[in-house]
Amino acid sequence: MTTQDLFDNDPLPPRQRLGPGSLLLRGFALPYQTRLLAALNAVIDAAPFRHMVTPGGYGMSVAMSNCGELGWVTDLRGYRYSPVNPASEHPWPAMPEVFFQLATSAAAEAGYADFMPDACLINRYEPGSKMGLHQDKDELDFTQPIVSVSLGLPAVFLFGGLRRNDKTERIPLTHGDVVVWGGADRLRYHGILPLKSGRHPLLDTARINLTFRKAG
Ligand code: MD3
Ligand code: FE
Repeated sequence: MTTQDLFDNDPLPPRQRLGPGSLLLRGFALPYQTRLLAALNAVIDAAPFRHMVTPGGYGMSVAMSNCGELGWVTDLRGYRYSPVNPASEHPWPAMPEVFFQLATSAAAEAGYADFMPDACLINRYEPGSKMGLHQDKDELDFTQPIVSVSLGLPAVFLFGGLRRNDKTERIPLTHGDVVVWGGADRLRYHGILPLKSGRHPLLDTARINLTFRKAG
């Protein structure tokens, strides 16, 4: 019996390479969850979730908010980062310390020691909510990674290639999972399959995903 055998038999390996620049850290957010959810509630009180409209005129099934210097927004004019919440015309709530600590320590685990996120997009999925295949291209510097944190109900993540029609891999993401996406994977197409209904002890009928970005 070697140490490697023990890892090989682990049903949910704590770290898994998803691509040359991407690392899945299973349960990495769990030690932060109490402080994370308290801070999340304060952010959402200040900047409530909203179903934004795409440039094509469709309401998104995912409800969104943001915190940090910049927030990702969409409306009939297009997608962009904005320092103000269009719903209130106020700046987005500051990024809570615990959000920043979680994102930067995960990025450091994956080799991005100088990651300084200035934006956190907060996505809320309810049963049936989905996110079609897309690339994240609204940030200025694609050498910077994106860190994602999954909370609440589980979801199936679709990980494609650099072209929309490349074949996709399905990756289950559950409460507490953190993924660092960077390097050659930064511009890969990705999405989320329609959320299945369920009940989570902390987030009830929802999945919440935080994505930390260096947008500006
Ligand atoms: C891979 N969110 O907000 S997070 C998004 O679960 C978004 O809410 C999904 O895609 C969600 O843009 C997926 C995982 C993720 C985020 C950004 C990526 C994977 C990525 C950027 C490049 C490659
Ligand atoms: Fe994305």
